[in-house]
Amino acid sequence: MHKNFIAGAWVEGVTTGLNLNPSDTNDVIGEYARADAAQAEQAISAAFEAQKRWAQCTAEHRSDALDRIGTEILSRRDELGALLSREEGKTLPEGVAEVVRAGRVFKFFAGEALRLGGEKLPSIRAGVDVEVTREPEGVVGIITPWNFPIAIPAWKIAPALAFGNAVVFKPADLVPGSAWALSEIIARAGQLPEGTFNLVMGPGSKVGQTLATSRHVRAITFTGSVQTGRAVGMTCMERGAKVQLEMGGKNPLIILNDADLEQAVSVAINGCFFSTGQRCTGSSRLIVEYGIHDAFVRAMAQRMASLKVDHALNAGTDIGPVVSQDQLDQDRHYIALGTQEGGHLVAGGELLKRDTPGYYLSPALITETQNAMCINREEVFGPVASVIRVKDYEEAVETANDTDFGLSSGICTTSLKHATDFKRRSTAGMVMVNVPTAGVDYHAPFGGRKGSSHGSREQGTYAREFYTSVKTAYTLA
Ligand code: UN1
Repeated sequence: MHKNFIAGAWVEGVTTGLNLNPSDTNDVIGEYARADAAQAEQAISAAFEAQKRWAQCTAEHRSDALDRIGTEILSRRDELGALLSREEGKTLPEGVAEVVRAGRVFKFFAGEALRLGGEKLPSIRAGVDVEVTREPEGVVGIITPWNFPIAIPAWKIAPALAFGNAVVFKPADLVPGSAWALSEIIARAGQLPEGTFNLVMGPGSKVGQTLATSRHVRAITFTGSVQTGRAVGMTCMERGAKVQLEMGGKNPLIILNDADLEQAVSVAINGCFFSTGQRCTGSSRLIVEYGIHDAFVRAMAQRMASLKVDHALNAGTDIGPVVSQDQLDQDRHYIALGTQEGGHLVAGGELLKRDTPGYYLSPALITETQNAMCINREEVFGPVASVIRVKDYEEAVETANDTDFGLSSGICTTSLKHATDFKRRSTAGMVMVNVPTAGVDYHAPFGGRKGSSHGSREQGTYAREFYTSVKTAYTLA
């Protein structure tokens, strides 16, 4: 039984849940505690008290704690990567890479803890000093999704702790294994004051709701669906809590006539289908210029046929299973809808049988679609991409920007002029030239515009904006 970590102790939940392997639904990974609202409250109260002590520790002390956590994560990359792939379904190399990213995030924020500077401004009044400093927010509530079971928790927990906040962490129901393993490392290797870090696994309707409504939780950071994110955001707004939301994407990848075809296909295959297409940064709208359209579609279908969809832990698997039955149903719903709307399913989209019972779906490509169709408006969150043919670069840019989302965008081109122009005109928070729309660096700001994101950026030096509060002090000496 994997327990919750509340107020410095491992405690049982009010119920438990089973963690199943999407590559083999007969494989039970473990049993995990599930808390109710009262237990979430206990964690929040403990965090509220502990935060005062944690904030008084020196920056070096906090830095060392994060450094130890990062070291242990990195040294256990293979074991933790296998656990991650087993519970989420991304391939083993993808799982190990994600664990490495989580470890490096802790190392990065170990440095950031020491770099939290301030400013001194000249005053308009004689003899007065104006100082600008940053202080912790207090208790931060962290709600994470199932598609990055260790990297997203890491990039929220590490900056929260680095800058002196206490944490109550609620991971996604589908992937408690990596969250629990990460929490066990933080709890032990971090040597944090009791209550500084709390793991509260349990339903969003109880644990998430308590985090969003508790007056002691000063800031909530959320990554997940648009619907839940907006609800969390509204609840936080009502009581004046700080909130950061990372939600969906409908990310365009433009392929121009002058693109290197081989490279464009690799970029599209990676962006659309790796991690089983379950990334909010994934490419789902391939906007292809007329002259290269047919050759591109042909090359994509060919490359897709060579991709091996199988058990996430098998050597040689390119694409693991979809995470759950619900997600598989959603993917298939959108494939059917895309064809009903007039698209042509030219590759994939089939349920596959493998040696073990799992949610196997071959990557799907739907051509001849229009940007106004549902398949190009709503996030699918699976290995499903559609192709929109455009007449020229201008139409490509307009189509790319014509979306309610704005997380990531990409262009494949050998033209400096078009690459430069697209970087300027894209209405997404992240723009990629000849690299996939998904797969970002851990030390660079991450986030989107429009319906994709709300609040300040995550990661890199920009993370301090969310995890600290600015104080302006005036002194007449
Ligand atoms: C990446 O593309 O490297 O949930 C990260 C997601 C994003 C993270 C993507 N928040 O897919």
